[in-house]
Amino acid sequence: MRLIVATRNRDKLKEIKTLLKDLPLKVISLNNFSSAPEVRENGRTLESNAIKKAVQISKFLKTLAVADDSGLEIEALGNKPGVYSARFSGKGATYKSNNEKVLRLLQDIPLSKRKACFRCVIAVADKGKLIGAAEGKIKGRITQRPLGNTGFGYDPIFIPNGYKKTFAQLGINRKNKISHRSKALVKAKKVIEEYVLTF
Ligand code: ITT
Repeated sequence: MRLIVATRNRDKLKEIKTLLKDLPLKVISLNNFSSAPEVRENGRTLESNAIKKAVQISKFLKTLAVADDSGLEIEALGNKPGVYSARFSGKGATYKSNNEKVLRLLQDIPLSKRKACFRCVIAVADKGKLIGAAEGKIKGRITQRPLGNTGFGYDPIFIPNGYKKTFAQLGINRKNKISHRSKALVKAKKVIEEYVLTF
């Protein structure tokens, strides 16, 4: 049985593939299916977007699929960028321009008030039918400047609680042990394993 990872983000894909490697399924990237539709992420929650992506892609490819919608909530910004994390700095946004915008908006905010939370929702669907969804989160704070060069997205400006280094400084192995994505995938894997057992 094959499992499609319904993301076009290569950085997320890499983490998801690593975290799913013990599943007895052939994990395949959406990048192998150029004809697959572009799913419009117009939901107001991470959950609704993840479900939409998993359901539409699994229906189109007539197979089992997982989708990830994730984002960074910053308390001092009223929990923004949240569901809008990918395009926070507008059309043509890059990881760098998004990080710069966050740091600019927080420039007068002291370290004690730079609380943030990374959230990830993983949805699982088969041939257009939703099987389940799971959420993972990790709390932390935003740095005053980007630090480290591993990972992606907001990793250089996020320090998880209990650590002194950003995700980008900790490195991918340590990030994968504690991240929002790994917590969501631990739960999602149980959903997949139970579902696969019914065959
Ligand atoms: P798909 O919809 O194709 O999966 P995307 O990049 O558009 O890819 P999202 O809408 O879920 O994905 O946007 C999430 C954004 O949040 C992502 O582009 C990063 O900027 C950021 N992000 C998510 N998880 C992250 C992580 O583990 N570390 C750093 N930044 C992350």
